[in-house]
Amino acid sequence: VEASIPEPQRAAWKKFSASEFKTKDEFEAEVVRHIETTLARSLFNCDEAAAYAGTALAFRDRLVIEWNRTQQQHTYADPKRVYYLSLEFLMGRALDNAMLNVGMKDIAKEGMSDLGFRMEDVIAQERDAALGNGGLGRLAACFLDSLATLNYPAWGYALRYKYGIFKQEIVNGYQVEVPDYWLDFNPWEFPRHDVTVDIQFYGNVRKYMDESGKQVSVWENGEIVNAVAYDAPIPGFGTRTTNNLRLWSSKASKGEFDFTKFNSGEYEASVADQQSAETISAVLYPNDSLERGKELRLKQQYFWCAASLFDIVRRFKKSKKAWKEFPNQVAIQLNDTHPTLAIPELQRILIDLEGLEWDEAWSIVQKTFGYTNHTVLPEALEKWSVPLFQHLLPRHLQIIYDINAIFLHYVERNFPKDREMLGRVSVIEESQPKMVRMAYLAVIGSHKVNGVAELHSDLIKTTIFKDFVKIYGPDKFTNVTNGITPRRWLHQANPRLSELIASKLGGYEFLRDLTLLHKIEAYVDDKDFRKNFQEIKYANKVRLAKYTKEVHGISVNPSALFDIQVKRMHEYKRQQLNIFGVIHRYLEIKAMSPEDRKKVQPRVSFFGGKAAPGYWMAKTVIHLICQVGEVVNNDKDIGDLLKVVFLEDYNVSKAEIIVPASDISEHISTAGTEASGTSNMKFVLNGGLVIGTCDGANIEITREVGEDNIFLFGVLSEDVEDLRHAHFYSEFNLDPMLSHVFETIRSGIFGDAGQFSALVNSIVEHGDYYLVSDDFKSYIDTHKLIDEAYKDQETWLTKTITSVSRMGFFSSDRCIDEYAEMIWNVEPLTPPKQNGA
Ligand code: GL7
Repeated sequence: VEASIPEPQRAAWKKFSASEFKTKDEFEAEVVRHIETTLARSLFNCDEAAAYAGTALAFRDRLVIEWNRTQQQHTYADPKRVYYLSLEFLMGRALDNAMLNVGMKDIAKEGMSDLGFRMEDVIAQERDAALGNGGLGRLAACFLDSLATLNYPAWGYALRYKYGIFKQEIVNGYQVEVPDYWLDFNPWEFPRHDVTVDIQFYGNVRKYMDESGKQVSVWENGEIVNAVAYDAPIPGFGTRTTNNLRLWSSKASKGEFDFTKFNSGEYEASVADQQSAETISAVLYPNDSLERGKELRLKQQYFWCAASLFDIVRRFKKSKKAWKEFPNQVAIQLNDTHPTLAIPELQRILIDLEGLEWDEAWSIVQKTFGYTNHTVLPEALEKWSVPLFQHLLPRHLQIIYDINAIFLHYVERNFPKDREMLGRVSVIEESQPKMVRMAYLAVIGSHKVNGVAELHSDLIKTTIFKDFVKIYGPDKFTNVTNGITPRRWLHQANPRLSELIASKLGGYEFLRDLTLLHKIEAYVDDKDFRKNFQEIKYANKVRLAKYTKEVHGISVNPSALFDIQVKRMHEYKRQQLNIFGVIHRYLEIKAMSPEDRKKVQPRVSFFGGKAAPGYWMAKTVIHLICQVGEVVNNDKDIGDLLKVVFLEDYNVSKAEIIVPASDISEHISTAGTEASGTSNMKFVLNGGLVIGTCDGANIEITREVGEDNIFLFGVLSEDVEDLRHAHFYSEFNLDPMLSHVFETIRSGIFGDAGQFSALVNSIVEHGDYYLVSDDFKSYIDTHKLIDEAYKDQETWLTKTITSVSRMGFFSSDRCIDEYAEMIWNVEPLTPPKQNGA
């Protein structure tokens, strides 16, 4: 490429080519320049928001230089690339991460201080990029960090929602949703108006024979919407590799608005098309693990898949390689079933637009895709109605029917005795109306299917995909246990702990190879180390206590045991079990003599998490938590022995304050329901212990840290079905302690009991699907053990230090290396040394 540009021009470009700041003075010069010229502010009207903007722009420049370089290197070397398709990326804030990943935070901190600002205040000005609901979206964000850190040539593809996950306000103890318009100042994105793709919806399919007698399908007469690319740089830690996250924004294809209508006075109609197009990428659906079959959601999925595939195919075609090389150049990972439409879309591109034969195309498709399953909850398995498909994507429905016909034919030949199997595994469910089962399509169109923790990966093979294991053999199914990025979840969230570890390990290499943490186990008896470790935990608790006071007006004692459950509100995650346990504790303390009360281990129970706006039961649990807090926190008998806090609007940046402050965190889902969980890993990595069920990654955490260092309780997943059955068909025994809790709720001390009756009845009358009653006693007993264990602070400290040292396995770097080797078959591409070509 370079050779085509004449030498004098090249020399001029090179001479003036942007370069990154290296010193504190150069950093300050960049910040001041941005504040004065880019933002048109001055010394006299520079507030914290402007200081943030100036700092972000200075760092953005740095990232862009490396980003351009990385993309040039990738274009030149043209290696196999990974494309991670995820409808959610829960990125959180970018500035702190950028500073730490490029290793310039200390310099920037001093620079900001010269200019009169505290770095923490500057960082706090940034709004979270909250384009996700929960664990699934945060996992995608951790993966991007690892992919860049490990130098994999990788892109993320998603939608540029105008509104991310709603902001949660608690008003009189109820959740209220407020829109999250996060784009009014976002320095991290670059619009690429030159990268605009036409996306078609609706229309019809015309079939004809061409001269050679081949049948050709043309999808035509549809509506066209434009997809405009917005790019965000993703810096790796301690490497120059800076990857790309491409977000698609929808826009009317006819330009701004219809001038004929406008000129004839139909002002509203003239902008209607524009608005309808822009609606596609307007809002993130706020449901965590629930599918609702809305047309707009299917439109979002197709819009995003089609734009991303167009982009990927265009990049491949530039290399002029033969089509059979496509799977050697491209690995596409489907993050859950949301991007499953990419499968028929690639098949359509290959057969309808590129003229390949069906079989050749299909073999390319299957080799290209991998599918990650993130849940076995039946309500979360996506299905779309056939009539809706027929209307919106007529050609894709035909292709899906063809895929299914060929697949069923194969099944029929191989399992002639099992006639029922055809109905069970068909992509089309024979219901009224018929439905397209997206998970089956994803399995059929991919070469590997993985679950996200060992138990979960075993479960999908024996439940939802059982027949497919018979059909394809067990090797198609595999496990990649989730992980978290230690950059954000240790170094950024808990800088003092990171520094302490670095002081013992001789540097920060452990952030690139987390298994090195095992070396701190040697310091478990080192007096100084222990003292520092404990002090850091205390300081983190003080920070959360301060936050709680400032934001919620509740005083909590940082010496109390901090018990934290923060995650999306969901019946299967069982925040109700936790709050019933808190009520039980409250009743116990109330019944004690003043003497006995002196022996009680003081506690603060923190809760946090959003409920999907339409999820009434989850909202009821939030309300109960708030009401219990009102009563307990104002009860003079109780004082510091028990406090209950609902932390409003839990999100990534708040997690960075909350996670390092736990003594105990709760991961108490009904066994077999939480595919992995990832906050469990974050809490332990930050020196907290877990109370948990034998579910998801809790099991592997136990294996790594040792049974003595985790508090497990509750029934096992293999017993869940029988217990559920027994609730209906034999007498239902409500645990007596739980029964007492329910009586207390019914008494009205937490407000009108009527509002909680459905919650209580779901257990006492409607079969207790989540086994709250079955697990209640062992839950309470385990909390007793925790109280006792916590009183012995030295042993507790040993447990926490030991656990941290054994968390190396849970880095998302390990996870990404496993995907790369087992599923993607891609290699890292090391960036050239600084100043290299
Ligand atoms: C989830 C699982 O519920 C969660 O256990 C897992 O850790 C996460 C990432 O693999 O994926 N599946 C899902 O649908 N959501 C999740 O968070 C929303």
